[in-house]
This record gives sequence, C-alpha cells and structure tokens, in this order.
Amino acid sequence: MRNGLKKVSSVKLASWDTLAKLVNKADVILEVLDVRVPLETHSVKVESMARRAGKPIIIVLNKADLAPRRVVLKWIRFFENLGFKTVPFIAKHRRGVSRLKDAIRSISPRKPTVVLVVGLPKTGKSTVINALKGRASASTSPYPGTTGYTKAVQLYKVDEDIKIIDTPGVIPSSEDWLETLIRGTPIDGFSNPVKPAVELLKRIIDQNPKAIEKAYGFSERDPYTILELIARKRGWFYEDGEPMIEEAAKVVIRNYHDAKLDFYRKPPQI
Ligand SMILES: Nc1nc2c(ncn2[C@@H]2O[C@H](COP(=O)(O)OP(=O)(O)OP(=O)(O)O)[C@@H](O)[C@H]2O)c(=O)[nH]1
Ligand SMILES: [Mg+2]
Repeated sequence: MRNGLKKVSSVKLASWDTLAKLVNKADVILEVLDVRVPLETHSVKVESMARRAGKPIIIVLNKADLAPRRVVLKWIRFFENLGFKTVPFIAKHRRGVSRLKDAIRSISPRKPTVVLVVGLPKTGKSTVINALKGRASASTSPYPGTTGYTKAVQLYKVDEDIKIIDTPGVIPSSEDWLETLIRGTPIDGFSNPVKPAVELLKRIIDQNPKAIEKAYGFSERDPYTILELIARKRGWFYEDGEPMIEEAAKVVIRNYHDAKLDFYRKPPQI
C-alpha cells in the first residue's frame, strides 16, 4: 500500500443478519456505489434496513474518474432528489475525502461518529476505507458488547470525531441479478460465464457501442459474435476448431471490472 497501511481485507458476510447487526452498531452508513452503475449497485434492502434502524445513509458515488463530470453531477442530483445525502468520490486517488468527512459530520447524530461502509463487492469499499484512514489512522479498542458471528468489531480512528468500523459490510445481493452475479463470483468460478457476459455486452452496447471498438479493435454489435471474435483474435480454439467463447466471456467480465470497457450509465431524466 502506498500509505503503508495494510489493505483492509474483504470479509464476506455470512448473512443479512450480520449486516443488520453492523448497521445497528453504526451511527452513519456509507453506501458505496459504482458510479458507472449506481442503480444496479444500490440496495433498497440495505437502505430500508438503515431507515428502520434510524441510521442516516450517505451515498458515496465512487469511481467518479470513470464517468464524465456532468454525468456524475446528474447522478448526485438524482440521489439527492430521492432524499439521500450524496458525495462523489475517487477512492483510488483519495479524492473527495474532506467532502465526505464534512458530510459525515453534518449528518451524524453524535460524536465521535461510528461509520459503517457497506456496498456490493468491488464497489470500492476497502479503497474508500483506506482513503478515509489516510496516514494518521490508528487502531482503537474493539467495539464492546458484540456477540455471535462478529466477536469484536475493530474500530479505526479516522479523526478525533470519526471512527470507522473496520469490517466492510459486503451486501450479499442487489436487486440486479447481473451485478450480483458478476461481482460476487471470482472470474474462474463461473459455471457458465457466457450468459452474464452476453447480458453485460448488451447493456454496454446499448449505452456506448464504441466501447467495443475501443477495447477490442473491431466494431460489432452482436454479443455472441463479439465473444467469438475475441477468442479468434487471441487464437483460443477447442480441439474441434470452435472458438473458446467461455474464455472470451471471462475476458469481457474482467475488462468490465478493470474498466477497460468504457461503460457508464446515464441517469434517467429528472
Ligand atoms: N477507477 C477506479 N477504481 C477504483 C476506485 N476505487 C476502487 N477501485 C478499484 O475497484 C476494485 C475494487 O476495489 P475494492 O476496494 O477492493 O472493492 P471492495 O468493495 O472492497 O470489494 P470486495 O472486498 O470484494 O467487496 C479495485 O480494483 C480498486 O482498485 C476508484 O475510485 N476509481
Ligand atoms: Mg473489500
């Protein structure tokens, strides 16, 4: 790590129950969304869980480097219209830290504030936590009185008045099947990577057909043909001469994760 801190390891939560317990321990919930796909990565279930527990939510629109500024601004307006405090963020470059801390301070019911970071896999929770922790962070004593799955919740002091629960709250699923599947499955763990890759390609082509040419050097709009061409270009064939579209499908999913595919959603007209 650049700042010498250990990367926060990703903890797969056992269940929604565990997430509910963490929500109860926090004063403020940061819901980290991938700004490329905010509607698909937000979780109505977590939002209502927080609302029931009376905990304010701040939406963190992370990966703001991957969408044009005007699109990010529209998404901010979109979520603010729904009643969420919303902050753009580039965890990777540690941009937005003071704005986010100010938002936490202004929304928090008490000091010091205990913050919980939640989000689907790969939205950038660990990177957000590391950005908030910065260089001056220090571990504090475990949160008292925890039972069950979480024996002791580690708190990190981000500032005198802000502490962060050092367990990223992995949301097990969102309302969107594709994001749930591709974020929650390791690339080599798919039994059938073609189905999600085809759906992903459809969504990408729908928003920005040029993304395919930019990433792979050919312009083509049919998802299956795209997979075939990727396999052919790389010389990936089965013994019977058929292109290995399963391997090509994994390439597409990987290139979505690493943002080689230039894809982001535009907000619906407000
Ligand atoms: N471009 C860009 N990439 C980011 C940003 N923040 C995080 N990432 C990348 O997104 C990927 C996932 O980041 P993590 O912080 O591991 O995400 P996570 O939500 O903790 O993921 P899990 O632990 O698997 O749930 C990594 O490759 C990060 O480098 C950002 O602001 N911009
Ligand atoms: Mg993580």
